[in-house]
Amino acid sequence: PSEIPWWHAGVIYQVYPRSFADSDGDGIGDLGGVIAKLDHLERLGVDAVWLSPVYASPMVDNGYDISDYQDVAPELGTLAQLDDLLAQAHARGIRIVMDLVVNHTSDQHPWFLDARSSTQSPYRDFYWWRPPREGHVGGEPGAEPTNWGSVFSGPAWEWDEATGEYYLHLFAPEQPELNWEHPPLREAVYSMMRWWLDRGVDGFRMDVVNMISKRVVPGSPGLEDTPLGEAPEDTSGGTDHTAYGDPAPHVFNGPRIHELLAEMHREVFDGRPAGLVTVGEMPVTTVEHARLYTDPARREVDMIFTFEHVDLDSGPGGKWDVVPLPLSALKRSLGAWQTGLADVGWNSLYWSNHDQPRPVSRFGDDSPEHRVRSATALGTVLQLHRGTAYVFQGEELGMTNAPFASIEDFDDVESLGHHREALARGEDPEAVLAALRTKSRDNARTPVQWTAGRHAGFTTGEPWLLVNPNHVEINAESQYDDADSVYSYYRRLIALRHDEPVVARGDFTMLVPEHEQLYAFTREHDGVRLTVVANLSSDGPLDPVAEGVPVPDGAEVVLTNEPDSGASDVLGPWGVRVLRS
Ligand code: TEU
Repeated sequence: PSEIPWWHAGVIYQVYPRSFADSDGDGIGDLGGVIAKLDHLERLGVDAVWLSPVYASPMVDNGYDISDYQDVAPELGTLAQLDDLLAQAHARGIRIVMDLVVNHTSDQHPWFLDARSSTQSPYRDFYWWRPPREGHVGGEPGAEPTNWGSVFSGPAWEWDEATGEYYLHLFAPEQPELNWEHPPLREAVYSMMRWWLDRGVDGFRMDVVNMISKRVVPGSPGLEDTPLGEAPEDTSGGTDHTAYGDPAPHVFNGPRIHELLAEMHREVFDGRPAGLVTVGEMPVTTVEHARLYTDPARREVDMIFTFEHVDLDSGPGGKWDVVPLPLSALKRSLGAWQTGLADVGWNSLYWSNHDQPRPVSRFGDDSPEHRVRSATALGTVLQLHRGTAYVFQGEELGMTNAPFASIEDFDDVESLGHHREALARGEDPEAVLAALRTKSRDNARTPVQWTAGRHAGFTTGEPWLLVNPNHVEINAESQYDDADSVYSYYRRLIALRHDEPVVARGDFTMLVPEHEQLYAFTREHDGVRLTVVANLSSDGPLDPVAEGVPVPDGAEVVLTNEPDSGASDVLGPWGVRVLRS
């Protein structure tokens, strides 16, 4: 029925354009490269592309620091090319969802350049400015207005000598935080969003949008310290919770967040055609918050990205404090979100994006023996949960983390910031490098591997970031005509999502929740049951029935990565089977 939104059974493919495909030989991926690869996306069967930022930017955070929301960065292409991409994607039935980064701008945005020119600037209140802490001299350590740490290490306040105040940045100093308490700022953002919808984009992925409402308290400076050493709510970022206060309680899911999201929805989407989609990226968010954010009756956002399951292998010291991840913990988290949003709201389903390491290396087994099957098993388990499925570029190829030899191989401002701060704290350089190799965002940003040839066919120039040497074995060209490749399997998996209503509609029930090797669940709707069972381990074959997974009589195998597999056969390492009954 028409009232079921396309994104219920849909699959959204994330393109990080800088690393996707380079069409002009400058070593940087661009819009021309995206247009050139639309066949790859159409054959895969995806419904939409989430395009990471292509706006004008000094590229301190690879485009998440925007200096002009209504122009394209020259190294990524032109507005005309973006219009061409929209037209060509739409002609193929593929929607384009833009990345909206309005929690902060670049420090080179005209708003900020004007704001920092004078305390009397009409743009001053577009940002957060505060005098030095009482009794302190500006620019001296400890004079910051609050003790908050930045997600990218260091303090969250930058001293501006010229106007004698600090400005707030929860990410890099080049990413000043926007002040959403200020109505003219909100109007400017809504006007820009309407401009993009008028241009034909199909929605927005909203960068850290649950940070836009800060917890402001009466009195000066209106923003409060966090007691040092408090257990961090959000371990996804690099904030060092010993030297600085965790900003999470003051900046995530703040007091006006629902009011602001509802206002944005009203001002931007009311009266627009159906089919537009909004997904809020929301670190530090619970299921309870998500039920409010995604309840269609509240008209805030359609779905959110939670960080809960991608924080499970972060210890008390944050993401760089890598800890083991038992399968039961992963199932508990994903299962809780299925249960929590079963009666209201909607889930986003993802293993990876441009901020997370490659899933086959993180949750699977990227050894030559197990890589392909662990990639297809993980994809199946994820995409047959209830929610919109996301595929990050290269996931459909089974791409892996990359072998970064030294700190010189890394590019990411978050990783370099952590390396600098950790070594300044006297941490062991090799241990820091080991954590970077495991969790650095650069793992996801190595160029997509199109061929076994020079630079994996990504560029005819010199690539901006190292190309994984394993592109010789792992590349799109070698997978297109191989029925057993990850790409060919993902095509079947996405087709199943589209063709089997129970995937979008069915009730979810976790099976054998405490089992540390099997991930098994059912989906039921209208008398149809899918049973998904995967052996997510390298330890050897398992007999699901013997392990307590009920296999319905007469069940039909509708998808599997096991050769000639019967419904109740054992599952080899990383074997997965989907039964219909
Ligand atoms: O990321 C939000 C965010 O908090 C991430 O930085 C995450 O905590 C961390 O990367 C996990 O290691 C969004 C964008 O996806 C990210 O690329 C940007 O760097 C960040 O916001 C600032 O715009």
